[in-house]
Order: sequence, then C-alpha cells, then structure tokens
Amino acid sequence: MLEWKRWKLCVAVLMSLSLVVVGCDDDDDDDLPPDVGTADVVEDVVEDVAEDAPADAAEDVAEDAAEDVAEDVEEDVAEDVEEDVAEDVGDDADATVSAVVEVDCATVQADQVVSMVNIAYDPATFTIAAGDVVRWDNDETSAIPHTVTSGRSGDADAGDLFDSGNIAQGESYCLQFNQAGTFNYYCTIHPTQMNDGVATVQ
Ligand SMILES: [Cu+2]
Repeated sequence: MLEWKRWKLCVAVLMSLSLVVVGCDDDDDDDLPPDVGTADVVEDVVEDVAEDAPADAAEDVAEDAAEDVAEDVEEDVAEDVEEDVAEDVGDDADATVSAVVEVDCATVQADQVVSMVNIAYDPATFTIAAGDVVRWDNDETSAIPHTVTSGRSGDADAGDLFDSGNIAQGESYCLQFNQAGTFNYYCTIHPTQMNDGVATVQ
C-alpha cells in the first residue's frame, strides 16, 4: 500500500507540474503578438508600399517632365535669341545696303528730276528728303550717253554705292535715297565736264 500511495503522490506532483507548465505556456502565448495582428501589420506595410509606389512614380514623372520642360524652354529661348540676333544683324546689313537703291522709273513717282543735257547735270546739286526718288533723264539732242556714278572721278571707291552704267539718249535712271547724308555723283564718260553732282539728303 505504501508503494501505491507514493505512486499516486508522484502522479499528483507531475500533474500539478504539468499544469504549471501549461499555465506558463498560456502566459507566454498571451505575451506574444497574436498571429492575426502580425498578418495585419504585414498587410498594412504592403498597402503602404503599394500606395507610396504610384505616388513616388508620379512624383518622379512630374520631376522628369519639369526638368525636360525647363531644358526645352532654355534651348528654345537660346535658339530664339540666336535667330533674333541673326535677323537684327541681317536687317542692319540690309539697311546699310539700302541707303541708296535703284528703283524702276516706270513704277515710281520722282521727287526730283535732273536733266542731262549739253554734257551737264541740270540741276547738278539738289536737296531732298530721306526716302525721295531722283530721276535722271538723258535729254541730249544727239546720241550722247551719260552715267550717274557715286563719288568723284578718280575716287578709289567711285561707283561702289551706285552706278547706272550708260544711260542712252531718251532713257532715264532712278535712285531712292533712304538715309540722310551727302552723296556725290559724276559721269564716267565725261569725268571733266560732269564731275559736280551732289545729292543732299536731309
Ligand atoms: Cu556724261
């Protein structure tokens, strides 16, 4: 009987020990975060990442687009400035060239007429306004040609600004003076008699 009692006592002790162990396990389980909670956290993180990803991508695209636009604008502005400068330079060059321009006597009204007769300009000297047109008529009674040539006989740059070439009897030559200044002219065929032309443009 003594052996039986001891055995029962042993069982009772073991059972109570196992209860303590089970109790400890329960306590440990309560302390650990529940599995469901962990899943929720993972889900939230995944959601956040998913939500942030499109936003980040959109931000990147917006940044890239802004950079591209800024670069394009810079390039366009630089190109426009270059074009404008080129145009202005071209305009200035044209303006210099167009200080005096040949025009068709048939299509313009002359503001000043100079007769070339008896191997002389009449009048040789005159004053006009900028933009005025001058017409030289060869009114010789015989076949004597004349020219209207810029400068004076012997000038190194004679004829550089304008040169009519031969104007035959009965023909005319027209020039438009677009800039103020004093413009000498002479006849290359009669450099002694006709070396006194002066067009003063105010
Ligand atoms: Cu002449």
